[in-house]
Amino acid sequence: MSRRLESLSKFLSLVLRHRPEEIGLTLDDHGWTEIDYLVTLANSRGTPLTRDVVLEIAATSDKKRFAVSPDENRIRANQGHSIMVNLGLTPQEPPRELFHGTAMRFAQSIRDNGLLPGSRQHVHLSLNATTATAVGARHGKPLVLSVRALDMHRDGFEFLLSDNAVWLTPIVPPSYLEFPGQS
Ligand code: HQG
Repeated sequence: MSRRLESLSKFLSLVLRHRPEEIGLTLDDHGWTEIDYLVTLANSRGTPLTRDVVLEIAATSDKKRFAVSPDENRIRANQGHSIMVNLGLTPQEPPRELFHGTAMRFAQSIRDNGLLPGSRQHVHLSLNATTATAVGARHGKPLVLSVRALDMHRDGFEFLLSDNAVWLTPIVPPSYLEFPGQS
């Protein structure tokens, strides 16, 4: 993806996950908005965007961050929201183990408090350690934690699987976490 598209993709993440009001946009309860409406508002606030560019970003996003409706009229972010949206995902049984990528500097706080969603709606978990390493590296020296997801699920914690294969859960208490080097 070109630099220009990457920067516009970040803009889409901002308005579809965190701050739609920045351009006067509204999302429905499930996080969807009309592409033409988004394009008009973005242009009126100084971000040059076209319908074709929006569709191109959605189609080529490395993490499939955005979903487009079958009629190509609407778009939403697949996960990562800080604003309250109901993604309408059905709770699912997770695999035995999932991974969370974080930074070394958060280790002690996570040992003490578990994984908390912070400003987002969910804690984000990856299917494999490689993806988790990349997620953690966004914050500093990466640290990959293993999460006993199936045990959590058996103990009543809800797991959702986003349309772009990110596992979402409200919190992870410290007792379900394994740090590297821990047997
Ligand atoms: C950390 C990206 C201290 C947590 C990724 C993380 C993901 C704690 C940071 C998605 C903590 C929050 C989400 C505690 C958690 N004490 N730190 N008790 N509990 N943390 O960005 O998971 O590229 O909100 O470990 O791929 O890094 O944007 O969450 O380091 O799927 O599409 O607090 O964003 O996707 O950071 O990333 P974030 P995340 P996109």
